[in-house]
Amino acid sequence: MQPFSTDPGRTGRTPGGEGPQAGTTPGADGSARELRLGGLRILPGRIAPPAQAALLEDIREVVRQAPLFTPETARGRRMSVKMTAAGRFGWISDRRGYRYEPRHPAGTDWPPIPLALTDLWHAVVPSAKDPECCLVNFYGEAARMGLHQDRDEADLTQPVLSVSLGDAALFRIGGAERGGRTQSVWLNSGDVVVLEGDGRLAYHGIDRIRFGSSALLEGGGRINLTLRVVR
Ligand code: MD3
Ligand code: FE
Repeated sequence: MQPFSTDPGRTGRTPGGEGPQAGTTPGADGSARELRLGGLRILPGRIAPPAQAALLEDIREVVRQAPLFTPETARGRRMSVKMTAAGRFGWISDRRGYRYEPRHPAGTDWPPIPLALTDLWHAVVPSAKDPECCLVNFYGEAARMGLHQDRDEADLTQPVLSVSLGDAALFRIGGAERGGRTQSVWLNSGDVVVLEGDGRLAYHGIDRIRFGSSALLEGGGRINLTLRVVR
């Protein structure tokens, strides 16, 4: 079966027309299996369409047990992304600030991380500790995520692994300092991003969603899953 996003016209260039992405690693058959963007590894189409559909069902079960909620910043602004989580810890933001918590805001335990995701983790980052959180971000048509660093985890030598499902998203990544040069890439359904080493402290965000670009989610939207070691 033809995997998603091996077409370099879709993932292989920046929207600014700056030309092909540096560091494209062709596979044995000449297709792009791995893109390097600064300290990031992008594995385009790492999850084939049937496995994406199965994973979506797993996430629906997570959401049944731990409903999506709209995080609020400490200043009382609602985030445009809806969230939930699976695993021992979930990430919460409310008027008291942001942190990892062992329970959903409703007071229940987070459901277990789906097996397909822990399997993926062990296949892609075999030397890492076991993941303790699978953060689920849901993006509707107008949702975005501003540039930020992920540094609430205790051990920043552990990788983060991201899985994109549904509509394409314009992902932006810079360096470890705010205000530096950034690069952008479209993330498509089935793409996996590995954040490790230098990339782990990079500023990053989602500028916009190409709403309705994927048929995976009926009604459109995008789900991003991030697997993390928290403690
Ligand atoms: C780079 N999520 O949940 S995933 C987040 O698509 C987050 O929902 C975005 O940023 C999303 O924190 C981007 C790619 C990603 C995830 C974690 C990172 C990039 C990262 C951690 C460090 C550096
Ligand atoms: Fe992040």
